[in-house]
Amino acid sequence: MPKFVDRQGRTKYRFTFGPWNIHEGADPFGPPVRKSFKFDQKIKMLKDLGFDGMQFHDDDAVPDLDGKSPAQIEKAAKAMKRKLDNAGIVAEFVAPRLWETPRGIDGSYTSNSAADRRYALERSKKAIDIARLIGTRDIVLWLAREGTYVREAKNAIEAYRKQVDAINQLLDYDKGIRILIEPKPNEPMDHAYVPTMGHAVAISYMTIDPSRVGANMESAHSILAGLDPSDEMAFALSVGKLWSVHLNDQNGPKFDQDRAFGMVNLRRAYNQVRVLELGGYGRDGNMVGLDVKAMRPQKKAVSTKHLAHSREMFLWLLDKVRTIDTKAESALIAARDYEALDRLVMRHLMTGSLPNKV
Ligand code: XLS
Ligand code: MG
Repeated sequence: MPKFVDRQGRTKYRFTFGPWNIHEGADPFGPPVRKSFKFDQKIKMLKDLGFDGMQFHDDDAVPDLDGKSPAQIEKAAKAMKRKLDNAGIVAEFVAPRLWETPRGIDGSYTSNSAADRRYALERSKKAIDIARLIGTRDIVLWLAREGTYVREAKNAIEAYRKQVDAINQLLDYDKGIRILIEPKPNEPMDHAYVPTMGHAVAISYMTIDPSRVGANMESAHSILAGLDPSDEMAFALSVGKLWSVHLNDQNGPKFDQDRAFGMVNLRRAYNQVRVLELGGYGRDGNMVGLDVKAMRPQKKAVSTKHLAHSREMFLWLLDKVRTIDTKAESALIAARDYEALDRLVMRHLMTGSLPNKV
């Protein structure tokens, strides 16, 4: 019996975000525009906003990680776990933040520097230790700087092998963890080595334990790759490898916008909720992450609305997914009348009332 279902047997979705989703509004062209919230305030806000879990970069959980001894790391991670327990919050995953240090300047697992590749592995192992101490077995790999600005700068064939090798070493380091690859086609790199779900799933099967390597699909990243997020999720779901999602929205293939979920393209968002529901996502404990950013002009006092709105949008769309006239849908599919099916979906999205409180 799956754990996260209600009395009617429907999935009880649980929601998460990361501390970086409440932020000061800096972008590559301008400085912060809002004062920071302290981490403890973010924990409190998470519950008030209706969320259940927090996502972490390794150094969100243990700040100044590189400067700490193993004993200091353990102490800080345990303190974080107590903080989460007291607030009734779970940790969804830990992601090694490999892209900010000078030691990741030319990539991490695929760097041309052997010393930097070693650093990336050691740092990832620390992220694993932290994950276990704060109560999660899931490690997200956003392979930020694995790629090039200039194709000739690296041997791409070797780069794939290096990534698989690094993942194998992490799987071997801790036999209880799962690795979730978060594909992204560009930004910060021009040419990224793991741009799509297809690449992530293929890499999973190249490792020593494919049953422990899956994926985290981010909507904006799929759109940047020219793909539809629901198609990317469907593929991962079809092989049982969708273990987290970063739902958000995006105005076309520009920079990574991390807009609030469903605010740009409602039908696209509807299909994301629909495919999760079709795939039984969340019933065994995988959570719905919202990797969204507040728009820069937003004032500090209202700089968490994007999170509340994203969750609300998910639940509104879930209501739409669950209330569409499936008999009418089936009849139109049987008649191959897809024009009318199109209209049925749009009419359903544009009419009817929405639950007031979600
Ligand atoms: C950046 C990614 C990042 C990861 C977490 O584009 O979305 O936020 O999700 O490291
Ligand atoms: Mg993300």
